[in-house]
Amino acid sequence: MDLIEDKKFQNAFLIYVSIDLFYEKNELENDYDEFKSLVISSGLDIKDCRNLNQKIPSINTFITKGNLENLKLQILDKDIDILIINHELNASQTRNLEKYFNKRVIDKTELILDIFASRASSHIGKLQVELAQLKHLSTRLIRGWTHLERQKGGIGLRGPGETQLETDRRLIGKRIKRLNERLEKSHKQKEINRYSRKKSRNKLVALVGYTNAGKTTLFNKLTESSQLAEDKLFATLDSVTRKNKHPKYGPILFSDTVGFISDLPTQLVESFKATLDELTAADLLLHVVDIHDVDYRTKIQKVNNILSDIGVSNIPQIIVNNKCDLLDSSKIKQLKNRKQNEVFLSAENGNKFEDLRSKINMILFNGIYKGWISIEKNMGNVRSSLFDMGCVKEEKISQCGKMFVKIKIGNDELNELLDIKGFEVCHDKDILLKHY
Ligand SMILES: Nc1nc2c(ncn2[C@@H]2O[C@H](COP(=O)(O)OP(=O)(O)OP(=O)(O)O)[C@@H](O)[C@H]2O)c(=O)[nH]1
Ligand SMILES: [Mg+2]
Repeated sequence: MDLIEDKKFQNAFLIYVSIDLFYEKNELENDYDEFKSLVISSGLDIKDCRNLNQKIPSINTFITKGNLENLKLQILDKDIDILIINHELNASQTRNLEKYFNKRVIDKTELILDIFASRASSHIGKLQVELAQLKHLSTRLIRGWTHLERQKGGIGLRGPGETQLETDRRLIGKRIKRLNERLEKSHKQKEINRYSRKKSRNKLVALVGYTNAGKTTLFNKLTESSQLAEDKLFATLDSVTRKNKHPKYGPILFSDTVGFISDLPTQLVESFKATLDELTAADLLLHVVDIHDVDYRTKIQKVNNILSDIGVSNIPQIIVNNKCDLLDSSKIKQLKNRKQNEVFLSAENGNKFEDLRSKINMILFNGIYKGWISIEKNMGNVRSSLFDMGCVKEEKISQCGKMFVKIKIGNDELNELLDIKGFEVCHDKDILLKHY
C-alpha cells in the first residue's frame, strides 16, 4: 500500500522548518540534507524547497500564518502536486494545511513509512510495514475527514447504523488484528530457527547502525554475499543472516539489519519490534559508523538510544568506523587515540579486516585455538558435535581407534570441552610419533 501514489507524476515542494523550541544539542548538522535524501529515496521529484524559521509551531497548521501566506505565493505558479514537511504533524494540522493549499501534504512520518513500503520485499517485511501504516492511519481517522473515505468512498463497506468513521475504524481494527496474527506466526518460525542456531553453537553477530553507514557493504565482504548496497536511505529492510566464509573467524553467523534514523516513526519501531527483537539474540553487535559524516557522533548517540529502547544495550559492541578511505590518514591517526572498543576500516575499498577479526574472536571466544585434539574411540558423540559446530579442519584415526581432530575453536569453548574425560589437546608430533 503506497501512501504516495503514482510517484512518477508527483512534483514535490519541500518545506523545511527549523523550530527554535525543538533545537537540541544533538540535532544533526546535516538534517536538511537528510530530509532531502529521504525525499529522493522515496522516488519523488523535488521541484523546489523553502527553509523557514519559527520560534514555535502553530497549533492548527504547524506553519505560522505569515509563513503560510508567503508559501502560498511561492507555490501558486508552480506545477506542484505534493507538499512535504520535515516534521511529524498531527491529523488536524495536516488536514488544515491540505485545505489551505488545496494540495496533498505529507509529513516526515508518512514519508518514511512510504519509503519502507516501497522497499519491503519479504513476506514479514511487507506485513510489518502495512501494520505500521495502518496504525498511522488509525491516528488520522477523525470526524469528517478520513483517507479511506477519499480512497474508496466507503461504498458497501458500512455496517448497519454505522457512521463512515465507525466503519473505517472497524475495518482498520480488523485488518490490524489479522496482521498481528500473521506476524506472530512468522515470528514463531524465526524462534525455531534461533533455537537450532543455539544448538549448533554458532555465534550471532548483528550489524547495526544509522542508515547508509555501510552495513550491507561490510556484510557482503564478511560473508561473500551480494546483497544490495546503495547510496539510498533504507536500502535494507529485511534482515539477512549468512554464515561467515573467512577461515580466520570462529563459527559465526552475521546478520545485516535495517538502518536507523533520527525520529524513526514510533509505529515503525513497534511494528519492526519483532524483527529488531532478533537483535536480542545476538552475541555481539557491530555498530557500523560512517566516520566521514559530520554528524557521526550524534548518529552514534541516536543509534544507541534506539538500541537501548529495544533493550539490547547490554550486548557487547564493537564500533566499526567505516569509509576511512574518505578521510586523511592524519585525521584517522588522531581519531584512533580514543579509548574504545573500535576499529577503523573501509568496507568498500579495503580488504584488511584483521583488526576487526581479532576483536570479534576475542570478544566471542576469548581468542581462537587452532590445532589438534584427541578423543577416545568411544566418543563419537563429541566428534559429531565438533562437526556440527563447523570447527573440524582435518581428521586422522590411529590404528587403535583413537581419533585426532584438527580444529579451530574459541578458547572458551575449548575449555568447556577439556572438562570432558578423554578429550585432550595434543601436538602434531604426538600424532606422528605415537600413533602411526
Ligand atoms: N567511500 C566509501 N563508500 C562506502 C563504504 N562502505 C559503503 N559505502 C557506500 O555507502 C553507501 C551505503 O552503503 P550500504 O552498505 O548500502 O549502507 P547500509 O548501512 O547498509 O544502508 P541501509 O541499508 O540503507 O541502512 C553505498 O553507496 C556504498 O557504496 C566505504 O568504505 N567507503
Ligand atoms: Mg543496508
